[in-house]
Amino acid sequence: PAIIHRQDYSPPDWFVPEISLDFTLDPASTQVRATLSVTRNGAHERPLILDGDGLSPMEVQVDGRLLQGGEWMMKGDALVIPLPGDAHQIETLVELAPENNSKLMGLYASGGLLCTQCEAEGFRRITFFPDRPDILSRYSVCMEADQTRYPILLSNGDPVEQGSLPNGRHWARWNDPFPKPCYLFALVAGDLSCKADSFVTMSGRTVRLGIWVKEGDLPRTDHAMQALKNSMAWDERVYGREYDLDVFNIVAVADFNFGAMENKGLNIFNSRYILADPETATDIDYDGVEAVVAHEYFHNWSGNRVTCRDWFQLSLKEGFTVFRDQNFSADMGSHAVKRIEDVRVLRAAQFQEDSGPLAHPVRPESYIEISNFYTATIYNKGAELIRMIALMLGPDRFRAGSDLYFDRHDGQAATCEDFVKAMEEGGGIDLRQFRRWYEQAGTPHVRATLRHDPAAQTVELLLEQSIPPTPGQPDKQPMAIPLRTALFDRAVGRHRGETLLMLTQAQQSFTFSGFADAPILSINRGFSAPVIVEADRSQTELAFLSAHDDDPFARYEAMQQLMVNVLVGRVAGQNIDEGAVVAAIRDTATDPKLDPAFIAEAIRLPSEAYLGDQMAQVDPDAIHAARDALQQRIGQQLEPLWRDIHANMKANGFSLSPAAKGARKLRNIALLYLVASGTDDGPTMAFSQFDEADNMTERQSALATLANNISNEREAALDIFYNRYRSDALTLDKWFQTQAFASHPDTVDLVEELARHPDFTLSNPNRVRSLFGAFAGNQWAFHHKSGKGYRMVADCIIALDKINPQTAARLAPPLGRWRRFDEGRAVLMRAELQRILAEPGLSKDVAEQVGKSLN
Ligand code: BAL
Ligand code: ZN
Repeated sequence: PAIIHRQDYSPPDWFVPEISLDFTLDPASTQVRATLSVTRNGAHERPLILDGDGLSPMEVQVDGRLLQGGEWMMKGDALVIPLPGDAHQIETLVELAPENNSKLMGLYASGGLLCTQCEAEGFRRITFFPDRPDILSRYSVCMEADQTRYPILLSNGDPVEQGSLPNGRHWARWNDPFPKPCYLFALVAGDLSCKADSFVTMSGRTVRLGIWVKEGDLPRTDHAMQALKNSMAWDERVYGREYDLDVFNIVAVADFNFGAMENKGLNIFNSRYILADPETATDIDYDGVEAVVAHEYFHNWSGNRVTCRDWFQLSLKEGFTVFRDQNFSADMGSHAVKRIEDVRVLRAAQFQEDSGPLAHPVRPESYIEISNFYTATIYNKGAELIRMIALMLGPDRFRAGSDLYFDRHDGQAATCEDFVKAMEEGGGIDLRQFRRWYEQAGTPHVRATLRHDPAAQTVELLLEQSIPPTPGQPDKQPMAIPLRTALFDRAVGRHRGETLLMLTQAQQSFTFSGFADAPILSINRGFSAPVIVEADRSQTELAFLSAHDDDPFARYEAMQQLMVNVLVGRVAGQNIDEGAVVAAIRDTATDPKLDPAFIAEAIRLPSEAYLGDQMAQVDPDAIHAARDALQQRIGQQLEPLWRDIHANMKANGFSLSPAAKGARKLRNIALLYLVASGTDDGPTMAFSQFDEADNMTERQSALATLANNISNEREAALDIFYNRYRSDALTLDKWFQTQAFASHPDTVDLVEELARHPDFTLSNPNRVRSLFGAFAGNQWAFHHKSGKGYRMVADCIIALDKINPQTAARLAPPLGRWRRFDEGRAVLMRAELQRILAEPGLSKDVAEQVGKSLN
């Protein structure tokens, strides 16, 4: 397949300032008539080329004249029309069958609805169009459909007209006054009910808000609506950005490849990120709803008003928007806990990506299938880049930079370079070296060594950076790395002020004076840079920081490093004493000044996958055994504490306050340690929590804890859960996911059985992710040395590729990590990749991921 290179960008030959779309909607046969006004860009004689994907033109007209065969041609899937003048009107007619569209790109049917997904290149599956984000057009959309099946007809912008037709049909027209790229086009038709509300913007305009769902789901939309209103207010307050249309609609659909989509004025959501009530949603789900509603809303400015020139600039909108939604969520809850959660996600998803065969820069140089680039690097590392710029500038200068960016590029398709320039000019900073963060893939390693000179009473901090080679980038240049740093006085338990050190060279040293005794280093506080710090700190020093560091992230990090040292040491065969870990957990868990949500984060053992990342070669069995044993010892040694916490954190009634969420989080960890201790009443305590819970956070957590061990309670709870929630797809996903993620010796076989369960289907991406996505993230089970886990995931990829290539391709990266494992596993993983690649008719989505993984 063709490789597309960033350097090959050239401006469009033709613009399309206006488009009018007429849909005659029907799941089996939909007709789409498109009228494009096109204008030649500059002096050239090239024809108009309209992208298509699986379309054949039933009619082509130019300026009202029907063209004959020979006056247009097909080049591959594209429609080519030679045009004599500089401005013409083009009309095409095509027919689609949305009910047969299992790729969920373009116009498709989901649960009785008709809906669209166009980003990145789905619009070309709806009509012939120059499908690239730097073509901005004004849209007028008319939809006609059966009134009974599709009483609600929605599109972008504002509704302008509607009416009835004979034969039980009706129509509606929507106009969007803001020119937009076609990836932001959306249409929904269906029998939907509206949760309605309104928002008065900072200039006093009233915006009508609607969240459209199946009637029975209306009671589950309150949280999403509140999140939307909070987001609108937050963007005004923090970025000065006001909403611009008179209506803002959100629709929830069951079958969706992404989490949600920011179509102008008509966001379409995976129902997972809209629907929430205490019976079916965990606190993590509630937070997910809030974050994704905010994320899509924030795209109205960072993405829609200012869009991307080409798909290599994807992080321009995604990195910035993730940064914005992360800060919003922090403002709505706890900054400390949000930062810990975000870094955990970054390390789990992005650091793994950055160290494997699919590593790519935040602004990639090439791609085969752009759908494969909606990655943790583009999103989460991209957000870290913006966070570093914000840190270096400070809030006021960062705001000046973002104001300049929005004002300068409003209505344009911009580049990452445009953003960096606006930050430089608006914020007053030189980002020449910083640009390497956009260009170089790979996670930098920073080695920090502290040398104390008692005679001079000075400390020298030597920092050395290195960036491992990544595909196509064997040699790297030093990055500009901002490191928030403090030196702690052991005697008084405090530091003398934090400094922002800028590491810009391969090696650099910083000297601090006035230290009679050697201080303790606290570095990369707040995770100020997305790097891996290697600092030689003893268990005693880490324990000190875990008790005294005033930066919550650094305190959490010290706890984690204490645990990592014990576990990685044990996997390597050293018998490292766990005393410091147990003491630090006890002291943290009983510190009355700490927030329970923070405590819960700090005392949790690092995941098996994270432990694997710390080792040259991952040994899944040894990691699992060491972690399990330590969990058991912590459970046993602090058993009274876990019982106290479990009893004291029990709430009297459900609330979504940060305090109540924190209490649930801590209570669930206490239950985990209690059950891990092996105490006789562990399973019955877990079962009682499962049975009595008035919320899904405690119910699912108890189920997950039970799912790790063999017990009668495990089977009983799984049966009850299934029977109670079998008719609610989102909650049934949790049943699949909990079993696929369980640390249970038989997980591989259970997953094989679950793949044959009548409720399992490849046609719903959420269901696939809940079984195979969760399983592939379960290091111990997926890497079962029989290779059965690899075979099952490969079978799933092969079968799913014929239905939904985009979702299939997302399952490939775990198999691509074979270099990190022993030869036995590596051979099995490679064999599965080769088996996938040998499949006839493989999509370019899967072919790209698998091909790169084998290189
Ligand atoms: N633009 C695709 C979905 C999202 O990132 O919001
Ligand atoms: Zn986004």
